[in-house]
Amino acid sequence: MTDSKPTLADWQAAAAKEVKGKDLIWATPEGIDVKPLYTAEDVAGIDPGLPGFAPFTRGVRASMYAGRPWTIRQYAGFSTAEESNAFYHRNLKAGQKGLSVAFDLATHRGYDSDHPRVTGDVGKAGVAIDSVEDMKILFDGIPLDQMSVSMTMNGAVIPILAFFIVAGEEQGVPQAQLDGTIQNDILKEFMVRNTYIYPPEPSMRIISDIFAYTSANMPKFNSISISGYHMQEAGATQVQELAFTIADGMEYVKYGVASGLDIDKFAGRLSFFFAIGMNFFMEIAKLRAARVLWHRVMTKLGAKDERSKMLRTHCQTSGVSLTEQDPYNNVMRTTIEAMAAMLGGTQSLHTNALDEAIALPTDFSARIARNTQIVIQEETGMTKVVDPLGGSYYVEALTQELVDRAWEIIERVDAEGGMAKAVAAGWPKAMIEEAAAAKAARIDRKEEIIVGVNKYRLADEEPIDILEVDNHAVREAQIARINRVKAARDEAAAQAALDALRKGAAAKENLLALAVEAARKRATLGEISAAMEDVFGRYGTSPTPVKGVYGGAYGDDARWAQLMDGVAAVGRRKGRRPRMLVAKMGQDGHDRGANLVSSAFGDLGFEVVAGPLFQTPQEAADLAIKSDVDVVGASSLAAGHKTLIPELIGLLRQAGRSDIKVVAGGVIPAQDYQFLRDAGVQGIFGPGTNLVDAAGEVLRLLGHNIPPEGIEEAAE
Ligand code: MLC
Ligand code: 5AD
Repeated sequence: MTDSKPTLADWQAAAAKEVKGKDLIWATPEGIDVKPLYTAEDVAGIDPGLPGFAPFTRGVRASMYAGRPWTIRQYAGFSTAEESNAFYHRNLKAGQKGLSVAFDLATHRGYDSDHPRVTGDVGKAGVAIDSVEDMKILFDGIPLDQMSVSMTMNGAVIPILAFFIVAGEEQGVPQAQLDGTIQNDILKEFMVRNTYIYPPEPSMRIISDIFAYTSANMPKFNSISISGYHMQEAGATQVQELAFTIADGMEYVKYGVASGLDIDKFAGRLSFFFAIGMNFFMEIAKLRAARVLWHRVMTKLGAKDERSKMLRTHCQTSGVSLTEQDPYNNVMRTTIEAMAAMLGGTQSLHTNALDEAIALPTDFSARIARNTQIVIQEETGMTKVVDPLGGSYYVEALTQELVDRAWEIIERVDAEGGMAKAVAAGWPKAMIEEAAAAKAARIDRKEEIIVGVNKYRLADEEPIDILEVDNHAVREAQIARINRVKAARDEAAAQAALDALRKGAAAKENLLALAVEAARKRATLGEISAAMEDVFGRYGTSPTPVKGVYGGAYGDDARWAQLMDGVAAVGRRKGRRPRMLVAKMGQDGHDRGANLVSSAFGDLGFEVVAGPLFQTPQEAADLAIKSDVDVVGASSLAAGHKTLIPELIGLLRQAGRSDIKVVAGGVIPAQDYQFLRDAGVQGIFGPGTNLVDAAGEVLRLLGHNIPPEGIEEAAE
């Protein structure tokens, strides 16, 4: 016997013997076959280079966290500017390093708090900002030349950025010293996030105007945060998230150049934003691949300055990976995701709070989320070595695989004329929705395990303390302030500035410059948005749920067949198929849940009316009656449910159609169930609901009983 080194063939034989021939290849949702072992053979020809040097695979800085750790930047905002400001001060004192503002949905969609369409939305999912006076309160005591501030704003980006600039000015900080980031990424809004206001073409012009303005006047400010985050949240695979985000970035650069800007004058201030989910190594590889791809794309587009080719990014741990059930598991999930973000080399990070699946964070849950990052930074020594996974066979091979797969999609987008065209054609959105339906089916079929949801479920859940915003009180306070601002301003000057903006919108002048002037004159967010809407119009789309993906995953599953029979039986009794309106009310554009319900119920044989986004309760009631539906499923993910759903039920009753049943689904905390039941809601489907079980319950409401299926419980 010789003692020569074992070969790969020897390892294969040994492993096969151990697992008795079981297939060890893991086919991931992105179609990558992950092997159980990676060796030097898998990285032959791959050279990740050195951190701080092109193509930045190993990080954008030479010293990375050894020199300066990433920014702990927690996204937050709720209720009034006063309350959010106080929350920011508490967080900064406790170790947070950068700010990140979450605005409410009324603000996102360009409505003042007194607008009749937003009664359920004011102050709920973020802070309400109506004028520069609110913005000044939001940053009271926070020096805007020292604190970097991210603002997640896309639709109403012009008034919000204008308010920020003027708030700085009135704090004594010239705009050249403002440090921060504006999200300003409209393409992904049309694809997945839905807080657009204007049609695509003027929306793209707004972005070029912001590039032009900030590159001339605000050299420290990141003019965009090109976001894949929401794509993953909507169900995209990591390859899709990567490819469409880089392709979006390419499109913005092309628009900037086409509007006359020199690429190296603005590209250095483009930034990115990715989600970090539970596939640990895939996420690490994704961030490394993103940097390689951006370097490649920017070189192709003619950038000369290395800073223009350097992908700097913020990351947020994944909201959808967290559960309402057994919520303390979310602390572990978020820790794992935070580690992936840092090992991937992020510049800035938000870690989600444990109550994420049902509410905005409390001081308690925010503390744990923040401390997750502080513990990694200050107790573990993980920041001392740059890109510690560099050279890992698996990570390097996976990085290369992601680069190659994303590049294929990027080339398809490019060949079809760029991302704006692709978004208009709708195929990226359809691709993401198909991936979402496939994922939902995997989870509902227990092929993908979610601890505490489809396995090890607790028999009894203890409710946790959650934050509740009294939306009526916030709305009253905001309306009072709007009235004070309007009463105190020089009305003629405000109207003149709004007129100039309206004319400038038609005449292609810089919209941000004109809005800054209007903000100084105390024009409100709603007025500034409306002035542009007069010229551009307001945009709307109708959902087109995917067909056959969810149902297809069930094949000839017995329970699925039982439900289809049930739907058919109800149909025979009624003389037509059971009909359901999936309603989205208020300014909540989170449509993943609604689309999944439409797809799954449609595949089961229901006739689904997929209602448009942003309906008022009156519009939803009218549509339900006109379509003569049997049931309305109201999907709410932005906390408007206690206002909007009871209003809908009242309107159906008034119209003499109390026979139409109303069920509610989405982000609805258990604390609100009784309130909704008292209001007449007949079924409630919170986060983690199995869609097949939900369909069974709706059938029961329609008079057809199918017993629910059990879930394996955790041993006590
Ligand atoms: C960094 N610096 C270093 C260094 N590391 N200098 C020397 N040695 C090192 N090792 C320098 C940088 O060059 C920079 O200066 C400065 O320090 C700050 O570092 P940074 O790395 O740029 O960090 P930061 O300021 O935090 O900026 C990160 C960013 C930015 C570029 C990604 O765009 C950002 O903060 N984005 C956050 C986006 C966000 O929070 N979004 C929330 C979305 S929530 P200089 O001079 O080079 O700049 C959402 C949810 C929803 O969307 O849907 O509602
Ligand atoms: N405060 C804190 N986090 C928020 N998120 C959304 N709104 C807020 C807010 N006001 C987070 C959640 C969600 C993601 C889009 O952003 O994690 O999943």
